Amino acid sequence: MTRQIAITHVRITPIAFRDGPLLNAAGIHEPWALRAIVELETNDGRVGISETYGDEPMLRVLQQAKDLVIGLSPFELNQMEERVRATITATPGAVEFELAPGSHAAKNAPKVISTLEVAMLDLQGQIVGAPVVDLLGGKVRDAVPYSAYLFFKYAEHIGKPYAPDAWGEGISPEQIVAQARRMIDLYGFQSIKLKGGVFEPAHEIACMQALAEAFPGMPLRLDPNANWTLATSIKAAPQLDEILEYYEDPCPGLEGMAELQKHTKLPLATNMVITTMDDFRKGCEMGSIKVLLSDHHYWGGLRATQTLARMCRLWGFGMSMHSNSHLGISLMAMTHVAASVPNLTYACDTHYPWQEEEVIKGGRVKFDNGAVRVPVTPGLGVELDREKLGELHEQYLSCGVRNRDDLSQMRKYQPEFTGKNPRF
Ligand code: GKR
Ligand code: MG
Repeated sequence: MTRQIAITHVRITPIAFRDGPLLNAAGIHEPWALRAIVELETNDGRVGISETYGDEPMLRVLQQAKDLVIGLSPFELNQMEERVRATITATPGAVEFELAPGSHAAKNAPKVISTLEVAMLDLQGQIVGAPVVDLLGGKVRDAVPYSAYLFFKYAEHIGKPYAPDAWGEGISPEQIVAQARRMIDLYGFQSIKLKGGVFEPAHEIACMQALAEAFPGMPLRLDPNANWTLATSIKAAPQLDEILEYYEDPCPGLEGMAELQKHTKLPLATNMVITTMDDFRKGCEMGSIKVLLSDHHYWGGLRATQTLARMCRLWGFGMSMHSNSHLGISLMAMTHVAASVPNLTYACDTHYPWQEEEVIKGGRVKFDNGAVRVPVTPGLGVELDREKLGELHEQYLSCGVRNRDDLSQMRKYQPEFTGKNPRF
């Protein structure tokens, strides 16, 4: 019976939503973050949904891949994957921005596979009446913990494109502690991550120390996005030893991380030096990391993330999850897969608290004690709000942003900003 159900239409809708003036190693977030919403429609009138990157290179490969699933049953995931691998290749000469996996042309195939897989699993769940997590072997936890993801930030965007957000400025240790307090009051998070690589390391370490004092016993992480040299990272380690649960991507490269790991008892974590299977093999051989941040959007989907989790278990690595600016469809996909992974040893990252807008029915996803409950309803457990989709697509058409570019945005504030990496 399920073989007679076939995918007949694919819709790709780019959207833009408001995003805060969040600082990072590369510069600053633009006022609009981009995503693409993908819908797969079947001959029996069902619609499976998925959310992914919305940068132009990604939209182009999605367009290229569109016809590959027409006629397939939503259960033919392996066929879909074969077809995508045969057709979608890396884009030579593409401009890549390291902090935005949406622009990583080398990962074109896994990114497309992931997008289609999530929507196909959503359809499968609707057809058999089971949540996606059950199609992944069932849940090992009822709710998935996320961490409070703090950013250094300005109070508002240059040029004031819209009213400022409610978070205010986040630069000083006191402001960072206040940001954490607000985020924890609103969402109940039980661990904290600070996006670093923005200011002098001494300032960022002072912020971590202030967080440790304000939230005794709370697991903390710092992520300078490889903007510290190896020497700086080694020097900073003893000051962070007692307060961090892991030290995320302080310095660049597998070699740098492997050398740093010899100088610190802190577990090193990454979403930068290991993003492919080839990196994984090298990272194991070199001893570069102890914790891997997975991300189904570029690792090839939810099932690929489960494989990655098994490999992490084999190598004794801890697991957490990476995030970029995203909405509720991605959050639910992350929640289903994270609920199915026994060795999720750390709370997942999410940018979700920084987003005010939504594209799903019922509005924003709720957090309870910092965790998202795993849906028990069929499929992903969330549906598209068509009116909101239309509004966010209109914003995409009018906002003018087509590729994430934190460097050029930063130059509007500081024309001399180089974006040199590592900078400290
Ligand atoms: O949103 O500015 C940001 C982050 O820096 C993001 O681009 C990173 O990919 O969150 C990410 C990370 O953990 O490296
Ligand atoms: Mg990171």
